[in-house]
Amino acid sequence: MELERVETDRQEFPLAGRRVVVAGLARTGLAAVRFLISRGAEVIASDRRPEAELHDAADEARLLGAGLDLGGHTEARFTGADLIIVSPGVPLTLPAIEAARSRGVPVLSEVELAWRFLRGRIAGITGSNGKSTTTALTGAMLSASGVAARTCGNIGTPLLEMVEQDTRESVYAVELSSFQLEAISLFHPAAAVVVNLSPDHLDRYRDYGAYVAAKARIFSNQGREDLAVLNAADSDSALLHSAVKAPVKLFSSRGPVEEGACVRREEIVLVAGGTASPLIPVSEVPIPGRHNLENVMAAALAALHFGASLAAIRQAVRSFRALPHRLEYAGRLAGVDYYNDSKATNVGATIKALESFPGRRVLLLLGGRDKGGDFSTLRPLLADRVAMVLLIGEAAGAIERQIAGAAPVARCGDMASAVAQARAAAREGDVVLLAPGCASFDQYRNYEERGEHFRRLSGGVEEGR
Ligand code: UMA
Ligand code: ADP
Repeated sequence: MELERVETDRQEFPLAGRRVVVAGLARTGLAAVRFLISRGAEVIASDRRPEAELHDAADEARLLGAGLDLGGHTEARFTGADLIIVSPGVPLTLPAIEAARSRGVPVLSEVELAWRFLRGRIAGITGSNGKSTTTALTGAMLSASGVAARTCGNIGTPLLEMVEQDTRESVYAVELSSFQLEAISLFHPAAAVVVNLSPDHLDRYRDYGAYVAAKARIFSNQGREDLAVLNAADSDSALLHSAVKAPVKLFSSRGPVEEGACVRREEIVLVAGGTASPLIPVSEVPIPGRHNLENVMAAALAALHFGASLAAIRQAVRSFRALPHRLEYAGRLAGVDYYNDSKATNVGATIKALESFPGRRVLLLLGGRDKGGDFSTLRPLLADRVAMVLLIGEAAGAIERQIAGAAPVARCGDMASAVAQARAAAREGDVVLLAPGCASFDQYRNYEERGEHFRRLSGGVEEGR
């Protein structure tokens, strides 16, 4: 039986005595070191950063019994390994990894390693934007239905950390980045969701096609008993249809679908066998914007695949709160609303953020570290609703060239100056929006730190709204 075959594959992955290099020693790498050592592997943790910059991670790996290869990646360590577990932030084009691969050393991502040891099932969620929100929604819908569900993956907790508590009944809502999907082989989500596709991470991929191909891998091990969930209203998602083998359910915030979920007369409806049944009125979805309706529909279709109930889905949606840094309300000062969308790290997310404030005058904070985004696609929205663009960070010059003339632009350098200039220029009823369309790493440790800084500068969250 098909299921038996898969189960056997998943159990037969001996690690005892195998020489394993873990590339990257941050969250994922440490989880991998802990797991591999507990299974008897001989582990070397390799990181380009020197020990002084790794602090506790290097100490912990050493205490666990791992060898260390720090301050760079020693090729001989990689080519001499039996297996390499690669962290998402480490590109497969790293010379040491390419050398090892060319000698036949398997290179797997942490989610693949975890898959070999899990008995529970997986709702895999990827896309360019909305992954975390959809993953959190899926987990909440399943938990509300009484399913033993956990939320993990790119959202923050490595899938490997689920193995210890795993049961046959477990369901994992796993956020998957293109980086994690690049290095899977047998990883098999029973439901695979792609929320949408738009250019991202072009600083790492050869071109957009290579990024799309990485995303398409989510479907590669699915079969007829599984489910693929795709966005019918997103034109680039059509690029994925040829990769899908499982039955498909579609969702759309714009038009009807034959099988799946859509928005009809301000209500989300489920469509099965041509018959529509109500799920929840749009007015009861507490997270703002059409894009969040897409996230709710995608999550509901995935959750239903694992037996979630309609009543529990409704309850989970009604009580769901926006994740921090995703169009998060950050406060009101002098009649001006401040929104923190620091997680808008690509242009597609900036577009959705701007679309969420129809009829409002927006002062938009843009910039950071460029990931190769095409900022000229913002021009119509800038012309329509943006009173001023406040540029910060490394990408300011490139962005200014691409949006010149679409809206007034101020070069601000950093966040403090941008918020101060926005405050001076804003009028009552305006929105000051941080939706930077860039990574944060030029000026911050991560998008969370950037969002927290914006929040502090804009007066903090006001209660009771
Ligand atoms: N490193 C090397 N060599 C290199 C590059 C990096 O040794 O050539 C080292 C760094 O020095 C650092 C380590 O690798 O010590 C970092 O590894 P990592 O970036 O994979 O970081 P983790 O802490 O393991 O976090 C990863 C995900 N990070 C990335 O994909 C960049 C986290 O997603 C995820 O939450 C975590 O695994 C748990 O699964 C973050 C992210 O930004 C939130 N993801 C991207 C996104 O959402 O757009 C994909
Ligand atoms: P991801 O995990 O894919 O980065 P998040 O849920 O963290 O997704 O949201 C990232 C950014 O994208 C935020 O700015 C958020 O407002 C925006 N966003 C959320 N859902 C969608 C969607 N379905 N389509 C486009 N943008 C979205």
